[in-house]
Amino acid sequence: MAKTLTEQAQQESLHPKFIRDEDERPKVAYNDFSVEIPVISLAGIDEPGALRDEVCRKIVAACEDWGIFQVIDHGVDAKLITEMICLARGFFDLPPEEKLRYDMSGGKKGGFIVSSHLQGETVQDWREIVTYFSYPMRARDYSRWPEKPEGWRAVTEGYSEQLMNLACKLLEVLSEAMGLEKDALSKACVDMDQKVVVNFYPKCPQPDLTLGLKRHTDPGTITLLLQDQVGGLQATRDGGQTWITVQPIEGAFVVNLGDHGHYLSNGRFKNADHQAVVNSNCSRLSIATFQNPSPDATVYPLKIRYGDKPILEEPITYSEMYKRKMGNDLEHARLKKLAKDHTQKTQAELAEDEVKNINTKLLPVNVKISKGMEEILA
Ligand SMILES: O=C(O)CCC(=O)C(=O)O
Ligand SMILES: [Fe+2]
Repeated sequence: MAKTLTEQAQQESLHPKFIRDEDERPKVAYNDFSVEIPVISLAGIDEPGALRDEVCRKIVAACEDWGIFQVIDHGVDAKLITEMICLARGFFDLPPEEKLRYDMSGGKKGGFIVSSHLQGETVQDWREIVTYFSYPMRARDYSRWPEKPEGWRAVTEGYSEQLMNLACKLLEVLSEAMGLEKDALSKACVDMDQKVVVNFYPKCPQPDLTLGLKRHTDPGTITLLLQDQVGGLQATRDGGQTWITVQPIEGAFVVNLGDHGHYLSNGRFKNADHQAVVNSNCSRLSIATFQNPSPDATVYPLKIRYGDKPILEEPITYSEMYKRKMGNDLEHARLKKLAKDHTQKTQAELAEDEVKNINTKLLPVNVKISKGMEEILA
């Protein structure tokens, strides 16, 4: 039995555990690129004036519309970006034993995992990841940061710092647009967390039957994604009926808001619904930097526009929000499976109805999530 997915990429057919139901399979090719997602130059964002106002207007419009956009001229050092991609690729090229030295399937915080080693998911994603927790600084556990390839630690530290700055800058723009102090969204995160997840999607024998990463919204405040030139990131804004593939742009970051950002803005800013598809030609790499609130930060709208209702019934902590989200996702998968398994039409319909209900609200369900999963399914 192959220990990593990279080893399974050579096989001719897909193991059944990766095969998705038809309604979840890719609808658009990994390289059928769309230009619908705005590409915004951040040049001028640091100087007050008409140019800055224009940049901010574009960012706000993109957050109200899709909740996802790309940024260029963002000020993150180009050399650092190249090194980061190069080292990340280097990590996945290491022999399985070397990667598995950092195996986090036992619930360790940070390291390497093959998605198919996760418990609790009914169908597995076609991806491997290496992840590290970079902020707050006091939570850094360097024993979980890979020692190879050489230079990993210095480069990833520099990358984390520059991405934290970029994320805070974007949150300032959104705070101002909400009519709040510049630091309102960052402050609502209390002691902002940062987690970097490097996704590696090996080439796949039957990409039409599976997903690299299933459809989801990110739970946190804002995510910055660096992707290589292969393509595979897709977004939907009609609940998964139609999808677009985001055009890769060298050196750009794809920015998307997560559930926390969505709740704080009382739904004004969208939490982009997205997924990653894979292909049979080549492997793909993406590096997601998640900016999240502290676990005990309060989740509740910071501003409710006149005439609007709050989208949350009451303030909850971020860890509670996350638990409910995970519980809902698992419950959703369970009910879907139930609907599929039932041969009696009426029963299947009942369960499908329940699926629809669950999709529309955040239920306080109590489903046990295995430790390893909790750390990864961000
Ligand atoms: O690899 C991608 O394009 C998407 C990654 C992603 O959505 C995530 O890591 O949450
Ligand atoms: Fe994501």
